[in-house]
Amino acid sequence: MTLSAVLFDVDGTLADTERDGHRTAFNQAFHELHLDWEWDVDLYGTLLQITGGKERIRFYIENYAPSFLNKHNLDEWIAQIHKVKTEHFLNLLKEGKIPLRPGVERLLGELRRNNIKIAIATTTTHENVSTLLQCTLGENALEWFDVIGAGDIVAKKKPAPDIYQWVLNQLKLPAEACIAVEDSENGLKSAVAAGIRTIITISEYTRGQDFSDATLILEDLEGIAYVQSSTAELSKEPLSVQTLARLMN
Ligand code: XBP
Ligand code: MG
Repeated sequence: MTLSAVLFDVDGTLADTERDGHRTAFNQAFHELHLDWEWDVDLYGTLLQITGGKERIRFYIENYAPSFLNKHNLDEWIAQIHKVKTEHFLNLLKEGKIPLRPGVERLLGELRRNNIKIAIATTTTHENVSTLLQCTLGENALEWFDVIGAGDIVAKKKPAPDIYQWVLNQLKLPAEACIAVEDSENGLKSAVAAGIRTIITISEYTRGQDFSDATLILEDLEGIAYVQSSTAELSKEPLSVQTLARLMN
């Protein structure tokens, strides 16, 4: 089948957003709200098993700060903390602190020139995605994307397949006509459960995770070091539209 669309994850895939982005913003929010919580780099790695910021805060309370479980209107309070966190994250993006990963802009350009649709399937909030894209690719960047599936638009976040299924529905494409690009085991599970072939670009926090269901594993989109491929003989150059087409066979 010919390749009709590439579906990109955002956090860890388009940009290294976690350690010095989301984590920093969570800590800034805790500080602003006078909570003595501090998510250090190691603890954040553990918390990343829970996708979604609000879900991650709840998991933290349940496991590390259970006295807050008695808080009145806990869900609303968590949503409030998350709102403050999002403001801090958006500021980091606007300050230019979070660049795209190597090869992302090049591949997006190639896909556009070859009339292959581009979509986003992410756990993070829509505002975070649109601001990241506009701050890194320019004011009109949202026009490059046919569908943006983000955040609470589906009930169950990754590793559930819901967000990928939602994006496929919007694109009106079968899973077999698409490729997903992800960086994490949770993301891979989500895309594969939706029936989509998936390329992994490993990120700092996801190195060592189980990527055995991936079609291709790369260090990043610019690197030629194919760590693993289920299809033989790939070209020894950065991931191109031609290589993507070969993965469809
Ligand atoms: C990304 C996430 C996100 C971010 C925080 O997972 O888990 O929750 O860490 O974003 P994936 P929000 O890359 O698999 O989509 O705080 O906006 O939820
Ligand atoms: Mg990710």
